[in-house]
Amino acid sequence: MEKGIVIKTTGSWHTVLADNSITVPCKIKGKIRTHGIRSTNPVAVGDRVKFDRLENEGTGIITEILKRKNYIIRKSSKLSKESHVLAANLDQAFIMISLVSPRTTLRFLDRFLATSEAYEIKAVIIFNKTDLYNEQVIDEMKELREMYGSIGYESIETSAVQKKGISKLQAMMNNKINLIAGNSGVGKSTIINAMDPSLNLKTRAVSELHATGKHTTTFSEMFRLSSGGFIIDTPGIKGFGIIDMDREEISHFFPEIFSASKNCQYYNCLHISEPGCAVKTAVEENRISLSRYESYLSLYFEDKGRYRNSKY
Ligand SMILES: Nc1nc2c(ncn2[C@@H]2O[C@H](COP(=O)(O)OP(=O)(O)O)[C@@H](O)[C@H]2O)c(=O)[nH]1
Ligand SMILES: [Mg+2]
Ligand SMILES: [Zn+2]
Repeated sequence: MEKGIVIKTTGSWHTVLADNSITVPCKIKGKIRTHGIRSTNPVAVGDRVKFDRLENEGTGIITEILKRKNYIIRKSSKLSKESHVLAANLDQAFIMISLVSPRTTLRFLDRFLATSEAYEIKAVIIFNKTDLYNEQVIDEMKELREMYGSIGYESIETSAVQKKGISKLQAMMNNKINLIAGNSGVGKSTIINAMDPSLNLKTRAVSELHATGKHTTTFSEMFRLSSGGFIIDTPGIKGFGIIDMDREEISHFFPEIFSASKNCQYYNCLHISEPGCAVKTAVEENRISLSRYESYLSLYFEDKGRYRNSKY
């Protein structure tokens, strides 16, 4: 028996990086403990597993999946109860955004941050393509970094083109399993290549994105960085952008809103139009950013339409 970590899954084959640093293609033993999770895939990247090696074939059989620290899922379909586990045992999640070409909306960023909160995974914001920012955009970035910093979110500035922030990012990712997410074209693959050129990931010009159709990857893959640590480049934000939250619960995933809500008049205040709402007061007094509050509202009202329509 050996131990290892799953770094790639494609159908019934799973690539396991053994503790002795050798990769072994493995299949799964018929019956395996999945710790009660109903998912279409029993094994995901990031899973720590026990496996037996089949000496003659250079392959192996996974016999056990060790208990997961956490995992992120995507519902297989809207109605289905089954989910697809995208990745397991994440230490932190990086959301890469850019303020230009293409500009990431704050709604998108906040949705990701709220999802990280729901999963209880530490989130870090990467401002990429800073080489393209003019003075005005740089000022905006500073304000955003300050605002998100005051909520508790760490952020970092990078430019894959100027190789800015690369060593800092490497240091942050060292010894950890890191997820990187963000809109297509924001520069995820380019920055991974900058951190470790031997990975040689495919990158695409922003202008090509529409022509070629968005995501070709359906399986998550995890890469080992030569500087240390692992990185999972997710196919778009799908799966990390949406989690099944109860609408009453959404405000819990906006830390500053949650914290202000303790002073709302009603314990079950939803911060929409209730009297004595401390959150709305904080927004009016600029102690909570209007943009964050609007992101909260947008998730709240979207949720109303998307889930549990029968109730409302
Ligand atoms: N100017 C500039 N362009 C970048 C930077 N990072 C990536 N790009 C470009 O943005 C495009 C999309 O990059 P890619 O890594 O494929 O984005 P992904 O879809 O997030 O993986 C490519 O044309 C890259 O050359 C950067 O820091 N500055
Ligand atoms: Mg990419
Ligand atoms: Zn309130």
